[in-house]
Formats: sequence, C-alpha cells, structure tokens
Amino acid sequence: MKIKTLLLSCLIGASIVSHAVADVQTRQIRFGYGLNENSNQGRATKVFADEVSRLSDGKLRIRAFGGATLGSDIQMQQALLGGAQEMMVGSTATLVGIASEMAIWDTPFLFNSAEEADVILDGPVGQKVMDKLEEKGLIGLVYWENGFRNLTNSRRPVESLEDLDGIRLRVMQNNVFLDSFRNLGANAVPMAFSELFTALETKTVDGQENPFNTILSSKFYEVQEYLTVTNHVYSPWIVLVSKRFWDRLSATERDILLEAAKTARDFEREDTRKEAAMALAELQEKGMKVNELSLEEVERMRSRLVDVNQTIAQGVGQDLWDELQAALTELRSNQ
Ligand code: TK8
Repeated sequence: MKIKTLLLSCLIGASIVSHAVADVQTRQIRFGYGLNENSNQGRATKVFADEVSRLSDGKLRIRAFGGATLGSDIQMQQALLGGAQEMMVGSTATLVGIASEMAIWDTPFLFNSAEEADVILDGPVGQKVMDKLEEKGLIGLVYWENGFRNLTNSRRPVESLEDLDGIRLRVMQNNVFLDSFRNLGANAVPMAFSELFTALETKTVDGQENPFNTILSSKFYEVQEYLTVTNHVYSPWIVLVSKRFWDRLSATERDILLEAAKTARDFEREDTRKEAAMALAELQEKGMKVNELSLEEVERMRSRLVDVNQTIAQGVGQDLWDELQAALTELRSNQ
C-alpha cells in the first residue's frame, strides 16, 4: 500500500515537472541592482538567480548587474516600464513618482522592529500597495529588507537637532525624505544612490542616511567620520518585473520567478539582520565615531516629523493610511 502511494505520488510529481518544463522557454532575464555584488543585495540576488535556474532546469537565466551598471533605481524603473530591462530590486522610496502609495513606507518611525515590518509588508496592506504598481506597468513580487536607516556625516557628531543645521545631507529622490530632513533643519539634497560615494568624497554633500549594512558594503566609512544611530525609518527594497515582460510569461514561468523571489527574500532578511548586528562594531573598527541619540532628542525629532505624517496620509489616501495604522495597532495588541 505504502509503495503504491509512493509510486503514485512519484508519477503525479513527474507529470507536474514535465508539464512545468514544457511551459518554460529559454530566456535571459536582466536583473539590475544598485549596491555592490559584495552586499546583502548582491548576495540575495545570487540566491535568486540560482533558485530560478534550479526551478527552471536552467532554462530561465538571470543575468545580474550590480553597482547600478544598468542605471540608478529611477533609470532602471524606466527601463522596466519601457521593456528594455526585465527585472530589478531597489528602494520603494524611489518608486513614489510611479505609485504614490509607496510613500507610506517612508513614514518616519513607522515600525518598531524588523519583525513588525515583515508582518505588515507580507500581509494585506503590503500586498495592496504592491498591487498599485500593475496598472502603471510594473509587477511587484516581494519586499526585501534594506533596513533601519542611520545618519552619517563628515562635519560633526550629531547629538541634537541643532547639530543638523546647515549640514548638506543627501536624501533619496522622494519628497517625504526631502521634507523630513528639511523639517529637522538639514540642507537636504535629493540625489541618486549611484552618485553618492563620489558626492561624499568630493564634499558636494556632507552626509547621508542608510542602514549599517550599506554604510559598510558601500565603504562610506572611507569618506564619513561620524555615525549617529537614529533608526529614523525602516526602508524596504522591492523586487520588480517589467509588466511588458511578465505578460509574455507562462503561468509556470511566473510561479518560478515568484517562488525564487520568496526564497531569496527569506535568505536576504536573515542575512541582512545578521550583518546589521555585526556592522556597527565593524564600522567603529574602521574608524567611524558612533553616537546614539538621547531619548529626549529622539522625541524632539518625532514631534518635528508629525507634519510629514499628515502629508503622507494625504498623499497615499486616508483610507490606506488608516488601514495601515489599524493593522499596526492589531499587531501590537497581539504581542
Ligand atoms: C540602492 C538604493 C539604496 C537606498 C538609497 O540602489 O538610495 O539610499 O537606500 O539601497 O536603493
């Protein structure tokens, strides 16, 4: 009996596989990202590529391009819209020009922990925001973790809000970030990530903000002396597919991309968290001077950012904003 069942399931399994392979064509998929190969983004892209190859018997081939060699996040998004590039991973923050709802993730101090972010991003609100991309010509597959952002600069330790006065601070090309840092007194300059290292090196800007992982993998410690632990916002990355390309794929091919993106997501979050836990000490070893903000200063920051929250709620729609707040309240009441 056991053997019969086993045989039967083998047969069913085999038919699924052969059906799957028949549905999969040989394709090259250009996948771009902004960070170095030797970064959490690069490592997870490799996991994604290997998994796509494994699930498709080598028929679907991911050609990965790191270090923004296919362009900045915004340039790659345009290439996906036009169909000149098939896939990418980048910040949700730079997508706001295409889908205004993405700005909801830029809310300062939205999540108290990475685990909270996982539940919301992978839950109904995360999916709803992601689905807004389709009518614009992009398919969102999954969110990866960029992480909690922290502040670096080459001028002075930032211990109070006043220390931000006059600091030329690079921010992502996104109005929420621009308004947030202007409200905090910095001289905020929007700029593509791909131009950032040089801008810091030549002192075109004094500072920037990114997770510990990125400060480390992009070697910002070479051109930035001070690091302030602010954790002011949790930044997601999102894995995107050109809709023009997606529309040509079979159901099996789509499943393979989605499954592989989920596997890579789980790997990426674990890898990112492990690295983040070590990165601060490493950055200190590399010579960065690290300071934490006092609770009082964090509170002052929060209160300056309340206005930004209202603008975000208006921009993304009050209903979506309320839905997110309700989901957070429910999540926290279960803890
Ligand atoms: C990489 C960017 C980066 C982001 C930024 O292309 O721009 O500061 O944090 O991760 O998406």
